[in-house]
Amino acid sequence: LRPASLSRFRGALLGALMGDCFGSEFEGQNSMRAATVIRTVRRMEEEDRGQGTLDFTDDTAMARSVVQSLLSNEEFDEVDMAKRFAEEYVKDPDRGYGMGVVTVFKKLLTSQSTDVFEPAREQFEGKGSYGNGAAMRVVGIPLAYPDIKDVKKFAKISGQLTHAASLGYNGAILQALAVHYALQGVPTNTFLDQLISNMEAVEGDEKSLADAKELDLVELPFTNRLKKIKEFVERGQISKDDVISELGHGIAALESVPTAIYSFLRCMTPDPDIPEEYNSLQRTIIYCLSLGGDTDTIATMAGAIAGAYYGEELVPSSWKQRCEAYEDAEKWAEELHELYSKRCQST
Ligand code: R7I
Ligand code: MG
Ligand code: MG
Ligand code: MG
Repeated sequence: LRPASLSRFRGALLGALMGDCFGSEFEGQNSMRAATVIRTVRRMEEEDRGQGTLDFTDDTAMARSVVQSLLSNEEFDEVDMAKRFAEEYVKDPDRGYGMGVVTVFKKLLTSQSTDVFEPAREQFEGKGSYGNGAAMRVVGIPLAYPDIKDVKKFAKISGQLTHAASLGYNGAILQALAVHYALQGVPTNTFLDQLISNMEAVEGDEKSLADAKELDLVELPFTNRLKKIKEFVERGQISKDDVISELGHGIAALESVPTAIYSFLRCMTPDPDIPEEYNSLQRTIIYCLSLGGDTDTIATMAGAIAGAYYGEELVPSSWKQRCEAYEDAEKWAEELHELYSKRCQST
């Protein structure tokens, strides 16, 4: 295996951070014209607002716990990761966490059980959460593990600490795979084909099939949306309304992970609504904000993928420096790159 460049690692973590910090200003709104988004973004990027003035939300808070757990243990450790999620929540409970997941943290903190997956399994009357919380925070996994088998395995287990429904953790697997391939610089058409063939296998297992049926969804729901994305990319000129109605912009993983992937692919080429002074990474984030809905989460996921693909060169300092704790992202990207490179040598 050939290690991906450090620039891509920094791009991935900074892209994710910027997506969250810029995106949270728009969370829950309706879709809007890019020009309207840009007016607000211009204000947000102004120098005189000072460094780190845009706070990150739960998306980044949890992503930071994943990264810190991976770095301090050098291996995946579910007990340590669960502890970090819960302790981070206690330290700063007002980051905008999902309504359900807070119960998991509280149980993790008080439970006598040694099974750290138990609280997640008890969510939503035993069905587990299908929210996008497992996917929004997963970026550290593909930055720590070069082997795709590990990417899938640890995306799933890290997800299951809070999201026991297959639609929740399969969303995390898909997002992790997207970052994995972006890090390798895989070209557009191959990128989608790889995601489709991987997700066909992932969603073909018994539990995923049963969960999709129970929720009255099509068989292989993520795979299905990836095929829709392929059609959209080939067709071009897709309206925001069509993106929202076919792919979604909501809080469920199925309504947001495919949308993030589509936004990345769509924004590889210029958009007549977004001025050319914004590069492809910025365009990706601006486009996600213009979709409305769960903007911080969709932008953080698309930002991670696009940042991994384009690298740090497309991260403008005027955007980066507005974000809370951006220096941590830079430092941890270096440490993850070292860990990843070490693993490349040993395989
Ligand atoms: O998935 P999660 O961590 O939430 C992440 C979202 C992101 O947008 C963040 O930016 C933050 O705003 O929250 O948290 P959960 O509480 O597990 O899931 C989120 C929401 O999805 C829940 O509060 C429910 O509204 C919904 N949901 C479900 N509803 C019914 N039945 C998730 N699973 C179910 C379910 O099985
Ligand atoms: Mg601040
Ligand atoms: Mg959030
Ligand atoms: Mg969100």
